[in-house]
Amino acid sequence: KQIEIVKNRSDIGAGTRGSDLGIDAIEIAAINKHSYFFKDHLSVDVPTRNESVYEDVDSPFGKHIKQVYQQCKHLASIVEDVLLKNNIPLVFSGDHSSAIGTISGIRAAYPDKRLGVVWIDAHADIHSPYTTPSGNMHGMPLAALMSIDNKANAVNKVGDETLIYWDKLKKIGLESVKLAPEDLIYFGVRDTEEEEDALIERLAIRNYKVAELRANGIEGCIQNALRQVEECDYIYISFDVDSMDSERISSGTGTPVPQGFLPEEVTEVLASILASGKVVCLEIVEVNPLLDNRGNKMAEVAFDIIEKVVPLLENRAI
Ligand code: DIR
Ligand code: MN
Ligand code: MN
Ligand code: MN
Repeated sequence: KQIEIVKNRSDIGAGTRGSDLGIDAIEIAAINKHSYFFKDHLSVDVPTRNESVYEDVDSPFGKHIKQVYQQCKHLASIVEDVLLKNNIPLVFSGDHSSAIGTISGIRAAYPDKRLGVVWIDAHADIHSPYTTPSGNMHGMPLAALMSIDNKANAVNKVGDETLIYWDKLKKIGLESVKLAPEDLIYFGVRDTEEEEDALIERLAIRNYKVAELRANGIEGCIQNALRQVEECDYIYISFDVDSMDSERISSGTGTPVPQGFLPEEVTEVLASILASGKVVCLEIVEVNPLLDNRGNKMAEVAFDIIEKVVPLLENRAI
């Protein structure tokens, strides 16, 4: 099995443009460190047509939903191909709406397997068009994947065209639901809306908070987390860099949040989960160099983490 880098340069799911540039910012960080990381691995680009945002559907509660759908469909088929070649996708994406594509691609490659998802993020990303406060699609991937609309807490009057594409998003790769709430684990979620909190409580989704990790130790938390997904055949990890502390690390991300993880903590979380041998795909998202107050810091930190943990991704045992 070989690592195959998937570059998915799309930023239209975030409120501020520029996360598509994050992928190249990470590569620049690597080159500046004299690392051959990007040169030494197989690599594939997901075709992007960001100019199509000029011919958008009118969708205030799912901005650019048609383009996000098209992008995720492309990404899903590429991730599926990489897995069916028996390679390991290391996905670099722009905004986090991408995870709809990545997870759909994994599920399409292994339709009969059960997938656990580790979501490292300041945000819960579990809104639907019915509850989104911003209309930004990067706040919605988990609801699409679990096919949860939270209509009971609806605050938005959603248009028909939005719902057509919302339904298409849920069905990329496989018609069926992609993920069960009990197979999802959050790390570092600390910036949510009320409607999300209600959903997380109702579905009993586990969130390992920054303070809990520090109080109880990373090792114990990861042991518990791995026990939760014991019945899952495979694990996918989504690493949103805004899970890290925006004040102590960098503001170079679309929706920075203070009081998050330190890079060493994220590295340890990733390394311990990867050590399970069950991880089939790792994705890193939301580096936005246009918003960085410290040069290219967020990309540099992201690359340092990736460089440390990727050798463990190569250990995929199953
Ligand atoms: C907020 C922010 N919950 C929203 N979400 C972000 O607009 O949906 N997700 N930034 O990554
Ligand atoms: Mn996110
Ligand atoms: Mn986030
Ligand atoms: Mn975000």
